Amino acid sequence: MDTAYLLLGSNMGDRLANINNAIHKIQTICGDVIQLSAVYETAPWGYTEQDSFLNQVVVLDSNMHPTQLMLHLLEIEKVIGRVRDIKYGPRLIDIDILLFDDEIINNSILTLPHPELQNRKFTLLPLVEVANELIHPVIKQTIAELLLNCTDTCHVQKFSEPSK
Ligand code: PH2
Ligand code: MG
Ligand code: MG
Repeated sequence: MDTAYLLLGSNMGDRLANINNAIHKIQTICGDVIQLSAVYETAPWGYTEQDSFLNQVVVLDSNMHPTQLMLHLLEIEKVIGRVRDIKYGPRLIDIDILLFDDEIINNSILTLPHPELQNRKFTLLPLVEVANELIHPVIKQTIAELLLNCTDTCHVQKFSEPSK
């Protein structure tokens, strides 16, 4: 069994329902959801002319290979109704794999660790709640250290407490 750290994001429709729907599908299809961070409301990063996001980190125990897991997550995004158009643009649901044990992967489907995780407060704040001592396998710093060193100024605030 391996441990994956996922980041869920939504900024369209009923954002919390979209995230909870995705978590339910992840639990049914991909493995065992063992921990959830709080939900954060976060200013849009990258393409700023869009509504604020809700973001949450999910800790998943899974028997799948990371690429196979990513393909299932993309399928869940599709079933929930995601349509891809603008890069960094509005989305019903986005499910990213941030880390998968200490795997380093670079193929056409997946890059691990997520190449932007150290640059985004909307990722590091929920991640530090569930993995503050975890060491980034490439940068060789803990998640807590990455957060201290992160210069992102986008606004991030707690929206609701963890439910698991
Ligand atoms: N995801 C993006 C682009 N910008 N901004 C926030 N706040 N949260 C996100 O999840 C997000 C984003 C691309 O996946
Ligand atoms: Mg993303
Ligand atoms: Mg994505």
